[in-house]
Amino acid sequence: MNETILVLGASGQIGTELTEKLRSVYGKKQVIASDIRGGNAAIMASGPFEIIDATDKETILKTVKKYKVTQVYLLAAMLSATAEKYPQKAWNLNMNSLLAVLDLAKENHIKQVYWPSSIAVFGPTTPKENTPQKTIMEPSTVYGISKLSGEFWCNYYHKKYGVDVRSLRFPGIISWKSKPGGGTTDYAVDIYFKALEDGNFNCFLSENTRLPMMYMDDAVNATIQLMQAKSEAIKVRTSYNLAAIDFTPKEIFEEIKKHVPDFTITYNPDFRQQIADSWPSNINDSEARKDWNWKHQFDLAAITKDILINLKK
Ligand code: AKB
Repeated sequence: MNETILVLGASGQIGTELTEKLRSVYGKKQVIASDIRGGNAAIMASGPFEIIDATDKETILKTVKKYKVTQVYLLAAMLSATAEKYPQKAWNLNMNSLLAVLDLAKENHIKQVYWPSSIAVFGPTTPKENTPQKTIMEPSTVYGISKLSGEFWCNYYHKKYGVDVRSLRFPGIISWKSKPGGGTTDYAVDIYFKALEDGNFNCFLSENTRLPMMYMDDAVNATIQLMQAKSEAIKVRTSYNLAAIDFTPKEIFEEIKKHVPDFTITYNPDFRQQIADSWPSNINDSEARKDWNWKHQFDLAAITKDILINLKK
């Protein structure tokens, strides 16, 4: 495994933990973390760190040459809720960063690219249950539009220029080491912190809003597994459906209550309710399971136990 990896967006929720794991797999010096801002102190100290605007192709190229980078993981993005407030900014960040990296691969500066898509590519007309890989896709959010366009750019660069780009449609990602920002599924992270800090959680989604979710450990493992799979095994070059569990705010609340008996919740849905209502409840990821043996490990009970133990420490 002789790879040198550049992570763009390493200070974000997924970037932080993915960088940590990549460094443990490939070696600390082999993984260059970067973001437009500083981030997690341990990530900045445990290996190379560069300040990079992910839309700035020239700076990315300079860094690729400086470290002889072979793979880029592009995690920088504006998520669904923030993107609704800043549509043009979201489009520019989400699209220009992807096109910059795809161009670097097309020009043979790098060999492989990872870019996450999202369940946000689906929309209100998509079948809500067991959503298939190929189905109606009419996203109603700016974020979803950018992710769906990005998927087709990935497919185009693969078919037309032979670029080895790989992608997963992430559900909501639950973590405790790093927090998300600006997403609709973020409530499922905040709820754990509030359970321990305040004993009460004010939820911005209604109690029965069911969404697909996944623990960070599973998301990071899926990403590395996909990137390490043989190229011939990767049959989907837009982006793979990826699933683990699904639950409602009420169900996660009940699970936490088993460990924090006095925990209370109130429901005050805001503009994010409409975004959540446009997304599937659960996803059929049989192609990922068949093509490169994807298997998730954590269910809601295991996630809750693990997070509460770690946060209490
Ligand atoms: C969001 O809520 O915007 C993200 C996502 C599902 O892609 N977590």
